[in-house]
Amino acid sequence: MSEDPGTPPAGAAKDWTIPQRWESYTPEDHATWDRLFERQAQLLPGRVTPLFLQGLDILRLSKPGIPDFEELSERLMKATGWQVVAVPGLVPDSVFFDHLANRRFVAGNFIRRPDQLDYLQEPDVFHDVFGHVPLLTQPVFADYMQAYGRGGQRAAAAGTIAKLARLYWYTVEFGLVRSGDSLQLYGAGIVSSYGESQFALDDPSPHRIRFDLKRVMQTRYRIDDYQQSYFVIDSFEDLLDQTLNTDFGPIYAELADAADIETDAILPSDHLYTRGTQAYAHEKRSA
Ligand code: HBI
Ligand code: FE
Repeated sequence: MSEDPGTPPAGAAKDWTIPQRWESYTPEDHATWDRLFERQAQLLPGRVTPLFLQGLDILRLSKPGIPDFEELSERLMKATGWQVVAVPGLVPDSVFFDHLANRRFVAGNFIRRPDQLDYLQEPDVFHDVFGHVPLLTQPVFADYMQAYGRGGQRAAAAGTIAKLARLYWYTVEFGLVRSGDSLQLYGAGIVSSYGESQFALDDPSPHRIRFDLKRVMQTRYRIDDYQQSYFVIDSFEDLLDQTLNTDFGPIYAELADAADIETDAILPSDHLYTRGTQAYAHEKRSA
């Protein structure tokens, strides 16, 4: 799985970064950002971790229009020493890990078309910036992301990226965090999606399971629809503790021959917050 990073596309630097070219966004592009921002800003208070809302404030993301990465990086640098750099789209794993390990978050510089407000496959500037960057203003989460980048470099060498990628998926992209007796959103794939911001918290369909590192590393995930299971961390401190202070080497060795866990499975060892009905996934399948 450890791969040759390949050649960056024409116009990109060796590390796959490109100029954001903020001045080339059209009024329609900015209007798309504003519509997406307004929808999520209405929906998220009370659902998302307050640390995310704090991040929006620190970064002044409520200012209309697609953010200028230079301005954004200046504020983010002051908060946690991270920067945002533009890339054309998905970059190879090794390139991605190298940026994170150096506290650079890569963001797609393009924005979805107006007819794609609710769904697109490639991460665009709204997903990357609105979804991911606010929590990077929070020191513990900022350190977790850097640790993930460093872990990625080790996993690439060990041929275990697939296991590590599941950790990213079920935390950074689709994670939930416990707050007293209730659950809150923090995963970027959820908070940047109008539909999933509701589904992940309110729908009776998905399982909501207490986060466990090995369990997550064995669990498959869906890239084509809402998740069938979400994993709930106790706190960001706890997540950092379970990852930064853990040597993944022995875990990879232990899991090397373990069977994958299906997206909707429940194990006897799971601590369940919600046992989902899976009605949504079943309806979709028979449709
Ligand atoms: N590239 N631009 C971009 N954004 C990502 O989130 C990303 C990537 N390349 C690889 C990758 N994510 C993941 O597959 C790794 O976490 C394994
Ligand atoms: Fe993402």
